[in-house]
Amino acid sequence: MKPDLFESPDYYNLDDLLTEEHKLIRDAARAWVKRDVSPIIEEAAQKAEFPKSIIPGLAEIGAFGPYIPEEYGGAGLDHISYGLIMQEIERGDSGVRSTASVQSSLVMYPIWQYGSEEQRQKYLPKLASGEFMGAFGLTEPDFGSNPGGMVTNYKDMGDHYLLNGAKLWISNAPFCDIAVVWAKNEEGRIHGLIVERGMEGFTTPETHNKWSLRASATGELLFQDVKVPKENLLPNKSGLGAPLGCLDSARYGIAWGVIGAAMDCYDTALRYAKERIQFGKPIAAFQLQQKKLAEMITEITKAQLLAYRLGQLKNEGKATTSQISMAKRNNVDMAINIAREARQILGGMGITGEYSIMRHMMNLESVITYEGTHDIHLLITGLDITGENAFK
Ligand code: TGC
Ligand code: FAD
Repeated sequence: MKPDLFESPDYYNLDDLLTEEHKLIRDAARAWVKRDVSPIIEEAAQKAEFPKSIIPGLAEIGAFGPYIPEEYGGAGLDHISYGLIMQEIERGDSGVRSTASVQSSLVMYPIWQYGSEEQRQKYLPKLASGEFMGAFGLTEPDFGSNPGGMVTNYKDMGDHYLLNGAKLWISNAPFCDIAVVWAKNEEGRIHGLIVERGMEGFTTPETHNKWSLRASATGELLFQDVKVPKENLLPNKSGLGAPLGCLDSARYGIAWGVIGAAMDCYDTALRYAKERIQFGKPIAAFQLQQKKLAEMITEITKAQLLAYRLGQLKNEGKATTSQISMAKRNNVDMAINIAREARQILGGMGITGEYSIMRHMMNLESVITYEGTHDIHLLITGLDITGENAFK
């Protein structure tokens, strides 16, 4: 792969809106990605391996629980810092950002928000340091967009719960130490349970042959009469709203993260267009290529503004689920379109692993599907503005 020459576009001087702390955090994450992710990520993706060697680095830049309070090992940062960290990581690779999103928003967040004090003390510091890696089990083979229909269930056996069922498409599953698993009790009410590797009847087979997110490990969570200690139930929230609350946080991170992937594609295409000579001049001099590049920077700038404003709302505790859906949907769509256009600017070189664009493009096919598909987020906005529920 070519050396990482990334220069971040900032067409509307958005840096002026950031605090010194934001910039320090962002720059540290950017430097780490250049040093420790860019040199290895293409090979990891080609081999379809999650590069476990980067886990300590992710912890060091604060990517595991950026907004979790310091007393639990988190970085105690605001939501704009969280977004900036996700942006920089996804600039490197969406699969690496996935690992951080799951750990922070889908494992640490529910333990912090819905867990007991004992659970917080037991798990959060180890998750923040990367000593423990987590997975989040919501999706099932027959229930993806409609998680409320899940059939994974547990029974109260007096001194423990007995868990049965299967979760599919689970990021980090093959190597996770713990999983936050959503299952129905005998009354059909959804609760979260912390399942630990080593519990009898709990297995995590890997899903192979993915053409997308190849540097992220995806798998199943299978439960066959797993005895889960009663103290592993998350006591403070139940119902579908509990996992959906975690998704709000992860979708917010994605709205920022994909800006990173888009910036990397734009920056690569711009540099290539200035250097590549055809018909005696740089292809950047042709109007058709300028149109592509000008539209890219326009869309990136709009997405940056959307994410920044959403970050302000999140910091004030005012961001709604539908505002988050709009940003996730818009920004992923923006990034995938930029990846496709940028790849064309590189001509044949665009399909090789010499450049990051094709990898970003394939990764974004997962990002536009997970955490709520493009269609589902449109229907969330539709419901919000019309009051009519298209899901029922
Ligand atoms: P609905 O009847 O609308 O809601 C059920 C209950 O939940 C409440 N609620 C929320 N609460 C908190 N936060 C939210 N965002 C909430 N949205 C809804 C709601 O008020 C209600 O509460 P109550 O008290 O009345 O019961 O539910 P529905 O069954 O109609 O479904 C709505 C729908 C389709 C929007 C929802 O299920 C959905 O978002 N589906 C998409 C599924 C999804 O996003 N799955 C993601 C799996 S995890 C993943 O992909 C990780 S990838 C990570 C990575 O690698 O980066
Ligand atoms: P379906 O729900 O079967 O959807 C198929 C198509 O139907 C989609 O186009 C969808 O938009 C459309 N559709 C569905 N319902 C409607 C409707 N009401 N109206 C209009 N169109 C509709 N899940 C986890 O729990 N944890 C994870 O860590 C995790 N990681 C993932 C990692 C990867 C790489 C991938 C690909 C997925 C991951 N997922 C995870 C699962 C992901 O959240 C689901 O794939 C996603 O929610 C969609 O579910 P589905 O694949 O079953 O598609």
